[in-house]
Amino acid sequence: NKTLRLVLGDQLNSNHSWFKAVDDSVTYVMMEIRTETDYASHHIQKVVGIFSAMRSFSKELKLNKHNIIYINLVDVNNLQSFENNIENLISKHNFTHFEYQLPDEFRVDEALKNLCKVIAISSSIADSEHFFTTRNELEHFFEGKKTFVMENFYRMLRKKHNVLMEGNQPLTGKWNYDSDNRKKLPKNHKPTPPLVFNNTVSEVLDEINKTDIKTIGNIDAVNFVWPINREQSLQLLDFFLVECLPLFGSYQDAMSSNEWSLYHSRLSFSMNLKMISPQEVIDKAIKEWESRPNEIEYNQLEGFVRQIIGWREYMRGIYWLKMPEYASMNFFNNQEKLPDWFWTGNTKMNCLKDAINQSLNFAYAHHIQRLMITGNFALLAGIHPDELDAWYLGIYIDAIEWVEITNTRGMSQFADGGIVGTKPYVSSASYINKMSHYCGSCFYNKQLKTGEKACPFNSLYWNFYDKNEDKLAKNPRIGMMYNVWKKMEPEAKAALLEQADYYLKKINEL
Ligand code: FAD
Ligand code: DLZ
Ligand code: SF4
Repeated sequence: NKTLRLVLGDQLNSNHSWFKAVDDSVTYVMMEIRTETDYASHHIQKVVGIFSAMRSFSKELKLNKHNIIYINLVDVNNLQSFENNIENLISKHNFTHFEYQLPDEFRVDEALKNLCKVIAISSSIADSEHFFTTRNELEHFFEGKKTFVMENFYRMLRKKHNVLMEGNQPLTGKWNYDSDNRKKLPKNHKPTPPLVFNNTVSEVLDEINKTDIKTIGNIDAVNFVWPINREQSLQLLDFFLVECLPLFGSYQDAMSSNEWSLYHSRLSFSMNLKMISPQEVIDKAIKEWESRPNEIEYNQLEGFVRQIIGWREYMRGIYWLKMPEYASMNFFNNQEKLPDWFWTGNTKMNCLKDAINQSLNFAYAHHIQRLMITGNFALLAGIHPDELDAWYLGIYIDAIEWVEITNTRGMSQFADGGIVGTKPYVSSASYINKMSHYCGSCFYNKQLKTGEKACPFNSLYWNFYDKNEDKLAKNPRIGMMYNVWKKMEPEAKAALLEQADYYLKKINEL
């Protein structure tokens, strides 16, 4: 009996039951392959980060005496796809059984299911032992319902897993603190600088550079900032708990120039690769809050727990419920190309320049930058959701399709017509100015709607509503906007639409 077990690049879970005991009849395989490096133009930090974490995980398995075959990107025997490498290994080493953990991506899931149909040996699938929910739990929870309200799913999971509960009631009696968690960063407030690692990743980078893999973004190969193993992931978690949790909720929607992560945890990469689990993140956050009652208010903690038990699990459930149709939804029938400056940061719009440049430099932007700066602009400009998915799937170090596409196509672009969100997240300059310090030093004027220096968000905002009236006017959460629009003087409306048209025509020069 010889078993081959596949470990994917985002399955680096050292607490998985697979690894509890050493079994000589079992061999693990991990592989760096072109099918995975080439399905998007990934940020160089994403590829380097994933490979470095995979290599470090395989070393740990080896140290713990597990049999492991690690196929490097540039190995001569690398056949560059999961299927080809696995078939090759089965015939070379006479394996009699093949096992893999449930993948989180639809494409990989299909590929491995198909592979199992063609190989001559038996196969089985294990759970990835990471999430609070199973793939289909959301589907069952919302069975027969027309809408999928995140808040309801979140409350059910809080009860089910007894997180911050007092019997059947939420601690404090209140479920939702969102309204306390929308503060702008005070002008002179200097957030604690983020903890960064000084990892040397030159070897991995050199190997990638030997190939013709297309990547985007910048990297410092001797000061690679991201955690590349469980130990560093736990350090980042501890740093977050001590330094950031006390203000996480308050400033979770705030934005500021040159502050690339504020009080955010930057744990998405570690969690998405499963180097740490959502359960341990939440358990530790709750312990921290309990041990510092005078320093950490409840709204800070609840805001954080909601992102992880709420949004993260909810998005995964939506993904498995709606794929593969989800990937081609385009509710507004948007068709435009992404402006060139999305790939360079070369725009006069200060908010976009900042969000894009930091994405190119760190492979990271925090949620409100993704949603209300880049996503907001793209939706107002009518960009095709395929273009956006390709961009978001490539540029962020935490971008794995299950959580990227539901956030991009769903939450940000409303291309799913309202499965994930109840209304499109769009705004004019006033929201951006309310939540950030970007507008003060911008080439454009946040108050102007028309004219040479008018902030593009202002006219594009009304143009968006005008253009999509047939799809949005009946939405009870938006009706108000149409009342305002209808009451505007015809000349003012025409001027706004003309300004929007002018900006859209020269979108690459904004
Ligand atoms: P924190 O603000 O510290 O939040 C803590 C954790 O909560 C995160 O690590 C994450 O695991 C979870 N979380 C927070 N918001 C969400 C959310 N909306 N959906 C799912 N989980 C959430 N997240 C990804 O992990 N991968 C992606 O590819 C991704 N693409 C996105 C694309 C767009 C257009 C938008 C609007 C959001 C996207 N998000 C994505 C969600 C969110 O922006 C990131 O999870 C978050 O910015 C990661 O940074 P952090 O770890 O510092 O988060
Ligand atoms: C994103 C990514 C990249 C760039 N490279 C690899 C790889 O070489 N090998 C691997 O096993 N996984 C990689 N991944 C992650 C996968 O593409 C895929 O997104 C997840 O395994 C799906 O859950
Ligand atoms: Fe962005 Fe407009 Fe503000 Fe400039 S004025 S930073 S473009 S919202």
